[in-house]
Amino acid sequence: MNTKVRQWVDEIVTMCEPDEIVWITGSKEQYDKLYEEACKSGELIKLNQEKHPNCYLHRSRQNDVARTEDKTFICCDNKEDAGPTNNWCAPDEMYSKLKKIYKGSMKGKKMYLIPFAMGVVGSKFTKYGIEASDSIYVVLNMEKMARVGQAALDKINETGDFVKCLHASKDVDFDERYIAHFPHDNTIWSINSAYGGNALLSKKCFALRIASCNARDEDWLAEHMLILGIENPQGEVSYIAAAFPSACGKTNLAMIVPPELYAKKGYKVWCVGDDIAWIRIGDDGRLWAMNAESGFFGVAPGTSRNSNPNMLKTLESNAIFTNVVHNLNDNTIWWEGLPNPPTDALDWKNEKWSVEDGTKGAHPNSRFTVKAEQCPCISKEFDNPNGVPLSAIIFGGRRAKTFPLVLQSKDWEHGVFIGSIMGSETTAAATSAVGVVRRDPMAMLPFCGYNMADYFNHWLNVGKKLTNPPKIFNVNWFRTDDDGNFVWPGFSDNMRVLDWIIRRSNDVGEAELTPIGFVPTASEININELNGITTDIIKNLLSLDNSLWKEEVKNIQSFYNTFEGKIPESLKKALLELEKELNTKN
Ligand code: GTP
Ligand code: SPV
Ligand code: MN
Repeated sequence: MNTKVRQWVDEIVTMCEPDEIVWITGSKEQYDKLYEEACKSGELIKLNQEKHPNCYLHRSRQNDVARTEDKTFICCDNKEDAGPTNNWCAPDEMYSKLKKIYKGSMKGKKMYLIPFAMGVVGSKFTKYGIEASDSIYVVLNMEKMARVGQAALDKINETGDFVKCLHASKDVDFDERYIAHFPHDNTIWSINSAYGGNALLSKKCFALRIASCNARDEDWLAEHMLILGIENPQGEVSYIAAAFPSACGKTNLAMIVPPELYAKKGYKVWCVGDDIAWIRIGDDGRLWAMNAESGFFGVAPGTSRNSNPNMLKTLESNAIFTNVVHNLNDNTIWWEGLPNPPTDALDWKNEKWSVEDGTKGAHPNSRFTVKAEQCPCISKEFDNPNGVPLSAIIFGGRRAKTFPLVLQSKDWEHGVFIGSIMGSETTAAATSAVGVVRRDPMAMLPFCGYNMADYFNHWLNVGKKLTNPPKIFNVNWFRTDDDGNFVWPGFSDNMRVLDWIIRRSNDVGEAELTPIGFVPTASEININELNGITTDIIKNLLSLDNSLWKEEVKNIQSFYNTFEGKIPESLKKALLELEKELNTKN
């Protein structure tokens, strides 16, 4: 064992005092035993094995169902380096506070040591980590989400270079919960949560918060983005990466099924990733993106044969479901959005439940975990150690009124501006008020491990090194009518918007220049075979409300102001220009 690995394990074992340590090797026998143990203890429920082979149900504590952003900290030496959008604590202070909470926390428990790779083992873009955890549920989820096991450990032992991830569920005490990141030490300490991004440390903690700091220092981008490939009838594939905030449609778009209109012409969509993209500058002056993960930790409610048939197929076997409804009729699962609610069921709280109760049976942030390789439309480039070249980057959020269905930025710099002014209505993916608009630049607000003004600057610098940059777009599937209903049908019909995006990436397709960038002329959005959507509705979806945008500019201005002068000049200038143009229009 590499001395750096041994030293770290010695340290955390001395602190946490587990009864036993168990290295996760990646062998089937070991996982089988862990599933058995988890079923015995009640941590997992084995589902109907005929209907759902190798599938399990888990319920988390009711105080532990989503990321807790107010308990998430960036611990770097200077507060200014964390920026106004992160909670900050001095590293020494956080270490000494947490050491007391970790002390003896694994007495009577096992410590599982999970070596993992983010990316294909052996790729020069891959990074490695070891997560120590007291939770079998975490081990079994990590097995799907990252490339876990001996091959990763062998690489770690070669260099001693790995992200040190320590997780203890402890008592799942909300008040003593901390998700702390120490970018200078490549270290993550998480305690008192056992759910999602708080506990699966490869995901948001490593692949975004720590990796964004690595990316700044090493000249690449770590982003909250899906990656997909669109194959045209000639067999050429164009790749797109898209950043939407949590629970705003990445997983759905990543495995979209093109409408019949496109399918019969020969269009196909291939999924490369649904949540986290690591993006490098290629020798060819393009951006190359790889999925850092190996699985999907997706939102269950709303996932159905209509909205996401590929995901339903992916979930037929080898999946873990968390906080969904347990259908006692046949020991299966159910959530809002699926047909035929069960008549005899327990809800996510483990209480008797019926659809007639009028409450939600599945928690709005209930999730499934499954390996990406099971997805019927997984890209053949999924395991390509070099990733895929990007033709377009898309930003987007949930906005009832302001943002149009789609727009294109004028150039890279303006695209960074568009990313920086993103806002979105909050969702159940984090424990705070749902449905309020907050600024969420590049969908990275909760995930950027350093000052976001420096992050914008980093994006601008990356652009300067590209001779063939992807075009940058913004989409909004979530415009509503006066009754609050979504106007755009979304899901598979989003292909009609991707169609324009791909054409614009190849410098074809018509658009009109507006104060916020290029918006398609209405006839550019193909509405053939689309019931209920007329050219007038498209015109409306593409329209800008001048007075709402003036309000938006004020809101962005005050967001920019929180950075105390650090926002790059070119972005400030773009905001002033936007304001000026809105004023001349009225
Ligand atoms: P995270 O895993 O939290 O990062 O979420 P995500 O961005 O992958 O979101 P996901 O695809 O799981 O979608 C979240 C919610 O948005 C689900 O309830 C979907 O049904 C809904 N949704 C996704 N795409 C669309 C769309 O095109 N239109 C509408 N109206 N809703 C959508
Ligand atoms: C998100 O919230 O963006 C997620 C789920 O993808 S979690 O793993 O909890 O971060
Ligand atoms: Mn996400």
